Amino acid sequence: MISRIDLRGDALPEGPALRDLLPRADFDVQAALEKVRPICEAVHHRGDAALIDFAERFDGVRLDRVRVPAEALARALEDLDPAVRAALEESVRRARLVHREQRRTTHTTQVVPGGTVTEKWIPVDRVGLYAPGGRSVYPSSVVMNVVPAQEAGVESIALASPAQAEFGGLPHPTVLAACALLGVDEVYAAGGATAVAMFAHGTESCPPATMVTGPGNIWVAAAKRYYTGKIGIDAEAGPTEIAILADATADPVHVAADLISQAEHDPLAAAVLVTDSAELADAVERELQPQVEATKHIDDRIVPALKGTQSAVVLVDGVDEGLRVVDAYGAEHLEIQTADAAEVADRVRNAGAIFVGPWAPVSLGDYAAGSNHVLPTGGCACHSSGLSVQSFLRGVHIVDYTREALAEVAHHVVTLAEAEDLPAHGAAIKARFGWKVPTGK
Ligand code: HSO
Ligand code: ZN
Repeated sequence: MISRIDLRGDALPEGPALRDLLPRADFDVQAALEKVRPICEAVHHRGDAALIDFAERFDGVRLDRVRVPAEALARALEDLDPAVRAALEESVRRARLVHREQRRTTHTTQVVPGGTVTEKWIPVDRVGLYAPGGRSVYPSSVVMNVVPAQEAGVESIALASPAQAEFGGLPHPTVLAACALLGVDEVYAAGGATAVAMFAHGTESCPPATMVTGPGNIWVAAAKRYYTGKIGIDAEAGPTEIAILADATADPVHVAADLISQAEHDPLAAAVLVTDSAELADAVERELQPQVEATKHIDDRIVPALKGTQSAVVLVDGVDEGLRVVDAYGAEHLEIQTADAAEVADRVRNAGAIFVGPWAPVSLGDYAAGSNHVLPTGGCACHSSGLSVQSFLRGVHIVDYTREALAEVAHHVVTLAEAEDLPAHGAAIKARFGWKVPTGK
């Protein structure tokens, strides 16, 4: 069901060489880029008409409009199963608790008397959020995108999710209900690259956005790459990943369940167990079969994900070596199921989110821990963070100096300008002091 990589015995290689030994999904965004280019161009030139044609081609339904009418949003919320509503409300409440504390406050540094630099955090004006709706529908991703954008103070928030043929071309009703619950009334039936293109260019019914965030498939990632520079993006999300660092104290039933939980997303999803216990590895492998058989998305997703080259059980000599392996891997989600899990977790450097001990499975974080589930994949956790309030803010420096404060540093500025052979930079200082640079104190 899952392959083994035995790294015991020899010393582990360093850095990239270690990373090369570890499995990773083949997710070639560059190749997809060529395929999304004509889609993006069509949306650019033909606007809503192109979105309607693409929905027919990719989602199998002819839309009469791309924007979801207000009544459909209200109806979706009215019809929502009360248990799902309660769960979504709790998910929102917890996410707000965490994300509210991420807000940045304006800070002024007095550099010298009369010379200050203030860092002010300004939200982007308008964001387009994406909630996937292909293999699964993700109302939880509506929560994870909307809450940080709202807490950042973004004024204009629009959301797109694919048209569903069985719901008359509207996005999935639970996605619509989640939008209504969060007070997002601008929702579009658009999927994949077409949604990103709609937000990037704007169409007759959708004003352009400054930024697009949210998870998605390879077409969403490719479209984000296509527009990088034109609009802001969060990250090019790839297939989901779970890595578990476990020792002999871990419960194999939990470990197997958690590996399967993320394999459930996608045949390219990665499930990686790193352990120093061969007994645990054997027990987890024995557990996988019956647990997989007892669940739902077996042949289309879970089995190919676990059997795929992106998933493995990695055997190491001790938890310290295990830490080196998980750091080299930089998983989107990392569970620590060892003795003293909090201490081990504290030593991790590279992971999108870390789940500590037996009672913090990734599924909790997917829905209701309060943490965000839009996280860096494909090793990007080595340099990037997950979605947060910060993702929607720009820190702007406001420089305010008096005549005296400028005079004090003028000679240094002129000296550096001359050292860079940029005399006009120096002249901009000199002009203010009758062309005679104050010599400083
Ligand atoms: N594990 C996914 C998020 C998700 N899971 C949504 C269930 N629904 C990527 O972090
Ligand atoms: Zn998940």
